[in-house]
Amino acid sequence: RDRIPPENESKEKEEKDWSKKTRTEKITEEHEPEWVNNVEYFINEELCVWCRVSNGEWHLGKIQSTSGDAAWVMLSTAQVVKVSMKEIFPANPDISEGVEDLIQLSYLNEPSVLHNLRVRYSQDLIYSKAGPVLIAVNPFKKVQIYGNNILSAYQKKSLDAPHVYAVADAAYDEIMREEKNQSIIISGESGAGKTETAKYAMQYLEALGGGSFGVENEILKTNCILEAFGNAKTSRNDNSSRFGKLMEIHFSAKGKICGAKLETFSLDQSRVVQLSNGERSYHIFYELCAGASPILKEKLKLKAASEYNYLNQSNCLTIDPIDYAQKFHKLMEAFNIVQIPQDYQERAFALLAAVLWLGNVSFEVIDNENHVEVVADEAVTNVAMLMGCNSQDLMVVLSTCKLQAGRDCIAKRLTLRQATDMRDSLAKTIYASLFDWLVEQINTSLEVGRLRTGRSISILDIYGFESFKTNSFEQFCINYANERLQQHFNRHLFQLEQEEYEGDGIDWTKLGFKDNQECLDLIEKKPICLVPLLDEESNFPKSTDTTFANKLKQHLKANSCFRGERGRGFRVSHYAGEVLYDTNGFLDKNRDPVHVDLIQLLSSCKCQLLNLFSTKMRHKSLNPATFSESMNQSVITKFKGQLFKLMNKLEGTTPHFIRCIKPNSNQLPGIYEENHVLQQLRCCGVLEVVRISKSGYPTRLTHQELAARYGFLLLDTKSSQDPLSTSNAIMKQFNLPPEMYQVGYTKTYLRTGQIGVLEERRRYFLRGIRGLQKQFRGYQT
Ligand code: AD9
Ligand code: MG
Repeated sequence: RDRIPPENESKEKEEKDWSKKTRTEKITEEHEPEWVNNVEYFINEELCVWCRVSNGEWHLGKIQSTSGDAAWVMLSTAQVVKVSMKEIFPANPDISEGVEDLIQLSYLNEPSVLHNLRVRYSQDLIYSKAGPVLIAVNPFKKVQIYGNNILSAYQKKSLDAPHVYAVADAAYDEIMREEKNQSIIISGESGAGKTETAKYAMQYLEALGGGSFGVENEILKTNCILEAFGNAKTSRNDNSSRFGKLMEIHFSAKGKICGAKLETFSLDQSRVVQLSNGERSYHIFYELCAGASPILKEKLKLKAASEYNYLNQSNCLTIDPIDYAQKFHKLMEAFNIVQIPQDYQERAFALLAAVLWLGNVSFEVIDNENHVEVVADEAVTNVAMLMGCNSQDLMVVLSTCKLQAGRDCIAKRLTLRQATDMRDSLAKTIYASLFDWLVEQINTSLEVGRLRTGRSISILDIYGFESFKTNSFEQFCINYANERLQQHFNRHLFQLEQEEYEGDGIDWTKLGFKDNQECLDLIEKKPICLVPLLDEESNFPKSTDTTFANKLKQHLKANSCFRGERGRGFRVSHYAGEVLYDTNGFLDKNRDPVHVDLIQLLSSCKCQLLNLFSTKMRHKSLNPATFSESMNQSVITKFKGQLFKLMNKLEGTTPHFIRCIKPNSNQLPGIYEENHVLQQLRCCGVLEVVRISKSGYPTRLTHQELAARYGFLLLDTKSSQDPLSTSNAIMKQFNLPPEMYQVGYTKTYLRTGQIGVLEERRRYFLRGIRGLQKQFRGYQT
């Protein structure tokens, strides 16, 4: 009779029992227990609740009566609405309105968190804490919370309100105290404010660590170059970073900046040649066209931006109210600061002009098989002049390809599509190589002192999660990177924290959190997962986007994060939501070969930069012996390798997380769209973090640390034979309530605010001792 029911039997029983549960029991499963037991109290005391009305919005109201699972709530407009109890949550008392740290909220439900952030946002308090995480809500306007005065207030610790300065300050303090590398990991969707936040963090560190090596002034200036060449207007952000960036700032033993290192990730190259309507190419093109001096314009044969096909295809040439000519002059200043010689600056501008003119190169179909010839017009002449090559050679490379037939090499004419691809590939290659070269120049200039580990702060600003109507290979890479970063976040804030509690033997009930391992397995867990399947199909000559989609459906259907769609589509359930990908172009973009003929052309050019690029390309992707593409790594494999390296680096640091939130999708100040914000809070696990921090022990001290600070005040020295009992004795003598701390094998864990109580009591005991000492001295004299 006492047998244990099999698992499915007990599940069935559980489901049946659900109907028998009391209302309170049912609500407990959806709500925080302290509220469920308080419903009657809320009614009697006429306390406020949040209820979701029919249009999905949250309103404040007071429960009038309940019946079964429903309640009648009077809203502030005096209207009474019937709402399911599941849609009702307790509101926090007025005293907690707009608290700095969400941990301070008595009720931690979604409407309360949303409300708290909104109250703060409406007062321009854009920063809040969620336990250890900083939340930054983009103000989309200038707010008076930056600059020297505020900065020095944080430096002197006379201000401690949540701020990106406070995060940078904490990271700096830790490297100086513990000599452990730190990282500031900034995430959030496109336009949420990551890049701006990163700049403020750099500004703070520059101010703190300036003064010795001179390099500190350069770090912020590099942003000007990077944004000109790596940022563009997209539908979501007028200044969207189309690359990821890690800036590693190194400090000397005295806390002065002694150098920095910049690493960038996967610049979106396709933007150079192809734009969606209303979006733009990289800012630098428009800045160059608007800001170049008449002499430079003449040298580069430059015209207005509207004359270039690569720029005018999207009907969007300007962004108000930005003065791009002025930006161009700032850029030249920045070039000088990072010591790019004048002649190389001009070479770089010439290559930009070459890219623009390449977009104007056109083809003429010469037979009924769609084969083409290059039209010999000013576009092709200008490209050849700017690249420093023979225009005939250029025309041959753009319209033919060499084929090996036995010992002979024959030229085959390209079709219109192939020739256009070749032209675009040349433009993308030149631009991407130029970007990489600039990063190298910046690094040479920033590496002043010897960069040592142990005292660095890395600031990561990487593209946020993306989900559009149609999502392609680029979105896949971006979302894959975000998936990895989310795991890093989870590991640090949930897993490692809870593992530490368990490992140290303290009494702790494990809390669940949204793990994203299954999605990562889908993408990268060998042998059968997305990345190798993509590579396999990319290597297969007869494959198409449809055969690739079918292959995914065939092999991945067992993973719950994958869903095949009809045709070429597939869906992935990312931690931040489900994304529908279209495999169209996946294989080509993954192969992305730079044609051997193009590399040869670059090496034959008079331009030294192009020679340099071609040498690099040969070293990087080609087997020099055979000149074949056999050693060419696919784009996704390279990306994965970079991502692993990044994660490895981050694992060796103490992370500080900043979650940027975009309050509305129109980039407007003062508008706080609840659902948009909620979606982002849910995605990045902010609510779970608060829950854990609230029920956990944010402060921890080793027994040795605790003894060093408080042990000498122990009255009963017998009880302090070993470190653990010393800690117990301290807690007892300092009279901390047992629910406010736990003593583990190696550390003592304190709840929020308890370290302050300990410090206060320490002062009290010290005052007592000093008083006694005075009396004693009095006796002696
Ligand atoms: V993307 O993933 O690169 O597309 P980000 O980097 O998250 O994106 P960005 O920092 O570029 O967003 O911010 C977008 C815009 O919001 C900026 O151009 C500013 O106009 C605005 N912004 C962001 N943060 C602040 C701020 N702290 N103060 C004022 C801000 N404006
Ligand atoms: Mg950005």
